[in-house]
Amino acid sequence: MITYQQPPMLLVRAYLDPSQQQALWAEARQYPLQKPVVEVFGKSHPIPRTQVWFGDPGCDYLYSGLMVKAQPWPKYCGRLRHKLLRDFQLRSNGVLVNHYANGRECMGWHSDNEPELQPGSDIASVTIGAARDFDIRHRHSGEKLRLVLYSGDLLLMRWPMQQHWQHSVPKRLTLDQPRLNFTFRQLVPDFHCY
Ligand SMILES: O=C(O)CCC(=O)C(=O)O
Repeated sequence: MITYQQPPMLLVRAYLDPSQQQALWAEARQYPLQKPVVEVFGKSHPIPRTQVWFGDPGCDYLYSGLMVKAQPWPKYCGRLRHKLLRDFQLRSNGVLVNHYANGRECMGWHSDNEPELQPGSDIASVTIGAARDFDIRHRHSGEKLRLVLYSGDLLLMRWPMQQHWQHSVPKRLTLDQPRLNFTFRQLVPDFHCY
């Protein structure tokens, strides 16, 4: 007998209406997006996308060996944070925004399981722009599933999904449209203060 496990997640299609998506997209033109250079297996690489971290004071984030200072919340991004709290009781004190200029930009396999993330907390992922595949695989069994995330979709990744599953956004070489993804996270405040 083959049994399949399901990751603890909830997919909400069209969570944001077109005007909410447009407001975020327009705001994002002013985001201080950067392409940090990270070290992977001892070699330095620029990440294949751009990103920025917004968060409350004391919520800095250590990402692939890089300390990222929390930037203040922009207006519409902050509104989305409160909407997630109201609609899903999703508490967050930081959001990682990833911008994929086209289908050549991507994200490799990983889990969002950094030590500063509050144990037991959920992660909310909101997408606007181009539709992209979102692949999920079990850390031990290797079992895989694929979702397509469309503009306005919300994917709630419930605890303990990150403990057992990895995810990635694979390349799509023929795609020329940009995409933004917001992952709202709850960090232990002042984790990196010493
Ligand atoms: O762009 C996405 O949908 C995924 C983003 C992601 O994996 C992350 O922020 O850790």
